[in-house]
Amino acid sequence: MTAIKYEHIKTCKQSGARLGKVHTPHGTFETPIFMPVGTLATVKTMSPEDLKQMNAQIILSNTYHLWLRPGEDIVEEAGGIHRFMNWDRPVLTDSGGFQVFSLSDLRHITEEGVHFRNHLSGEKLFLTPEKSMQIQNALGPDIMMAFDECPPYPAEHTYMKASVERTSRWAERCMKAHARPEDQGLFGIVQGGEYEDLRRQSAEDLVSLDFPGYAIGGLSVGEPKNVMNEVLEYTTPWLPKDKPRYLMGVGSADSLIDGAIRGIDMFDCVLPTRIARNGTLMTSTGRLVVRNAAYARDFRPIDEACDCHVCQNHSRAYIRHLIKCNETLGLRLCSYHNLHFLLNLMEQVRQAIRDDRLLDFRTEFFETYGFNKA
Ligand code: PRF
Ligand code: ZN
Repeated sequence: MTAIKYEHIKTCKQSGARLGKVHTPHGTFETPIFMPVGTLATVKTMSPEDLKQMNAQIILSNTYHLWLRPGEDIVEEAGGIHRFMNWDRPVLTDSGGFQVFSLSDLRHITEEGVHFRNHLSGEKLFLTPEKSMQIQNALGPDIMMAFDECPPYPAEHTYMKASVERTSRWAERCMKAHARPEDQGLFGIVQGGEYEDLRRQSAEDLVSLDFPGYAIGGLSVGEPKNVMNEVLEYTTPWLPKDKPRYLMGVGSADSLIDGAIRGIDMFDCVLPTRIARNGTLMTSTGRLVVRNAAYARDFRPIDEACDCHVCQNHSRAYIRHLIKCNETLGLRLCSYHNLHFLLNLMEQVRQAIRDDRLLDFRTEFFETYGFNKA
């Protein structure tokens, strides 16, 4: 009676990374996977056909945004988010917790939930674990996320401890309020910042509730890269091997590889689409800022090593021109290439796991890509 099933295929002998499949009511996706972000039930500028052409297997959307516009009742009346946006592959929704913290002003956290102001109208709103579940049950994604608190970095140990304990109580309330466990899987979210004892406490609390999958939240919030890697290194071993693990809000190429090596199966991030819209491209040799004057007469493709339709058909000079003129095709072409780049990177990561050579792949990748780039 569980909507989400993880099938483990193999562990990379060289790195310990996991190769698997996640089965959902709307089909199966391969892991490790990158999930493009479609906050408002659209991956900005990309049609569902574009997403299928680049082999996107699952996309993410947001409870908070769809609650405000158009309202979850309208999405439900359309037959759920898959029908509403005409996407028949898996969908995951985030719970609204993180978005309330990152977008709204004047938030006030109580045991019951979070009071805040709508970032569009200024209207006072209140989101609770029960409300988040009711909205996500109406939206109808395959995977829903528990309502959590993602404290800012750095936070004091005393604050973080109280927050982790509240997030655990909220997780239990989410599980009780979840009305469709037979066709929607609810994932718990491990918090605890950079504190090993609190990460452990959070993981143990959530694992005892027996979710069909676990996320690691509260990372990529301003901490150094080595802190994130350390937290992943000690946290993933506390999670059950037969359930998927999802690292929330992480989407730089180097972090995807380093996360997979530490046992992460799923990733999402607005990074590839957000930087695309200001003309920054992810390539096999690092970031390329196509707005720069240096590309005005550069008639080569964005990435000579990329086989996406943008790189097969258009030049840096043309894409630079479109971006400089704010032409919407420029946004589309850059978004398509960046998503294709990350989806293709994850396909290469999966192949390297099959071949037991993910650490070698990492070394080769960084030889051309360079460190600390997009
Ligand atoms: N919690 C939730 N969503 C998130 C995060 C989190 O901690 C993050 C942190 N990087 C991104 N998205 N619910
Ligand atoms: Zn390309």
